[in-house]
Amino acid sequence: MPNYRRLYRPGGCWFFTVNLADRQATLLTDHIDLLRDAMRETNSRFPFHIDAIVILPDHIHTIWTLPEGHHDFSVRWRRIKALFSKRMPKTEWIAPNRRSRGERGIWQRRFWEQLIEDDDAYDRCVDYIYFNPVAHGYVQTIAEWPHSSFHRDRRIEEHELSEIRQRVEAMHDAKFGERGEV
Ligand code: NI
Repeated sequence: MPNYRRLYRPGGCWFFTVNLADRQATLLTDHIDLLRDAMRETNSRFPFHIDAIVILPDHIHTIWTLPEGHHDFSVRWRRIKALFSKRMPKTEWIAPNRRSRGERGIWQRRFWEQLIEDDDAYDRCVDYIYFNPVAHGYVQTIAEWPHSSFHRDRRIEEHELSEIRQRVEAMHDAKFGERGEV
């Protein structure tokens, strides 16, 4: 097993899935620098540590460790979404109820969050994140997807890559906030 878990801090680690409203959209990878800027700017005001992240064209999966006593992840996501949206041209469809409030229609309003309860759950979430571009069919191997913290993760050895696939494929009923999950 890769040694992901030395980063796990009980009560402080969260898994998130954040989707764009339009599942056909590719804004996140098309404008990855703007997304990075939005996260960096948010982080400077409301700190969070990104343990792992993958950016897909229309959604994000990530694990954050939040500072002790500062677990308001909603304020952070709200800010990231707002900063990113502000810099996008207004071409998206906006639902009337959102439009009347001056909101944009780029992101899904809600996001999926899950407190990571133990070391094993932490490992599963990291595996899931790294394997996700393959699971969605964008690439054949984990290393081919550029927008993943996999590339800076020194916890993983080359020979462990096939084990990640096996472990993720064995997570039959696990839910990670993907569209269409029931
Ligand atoms: Ni996904």
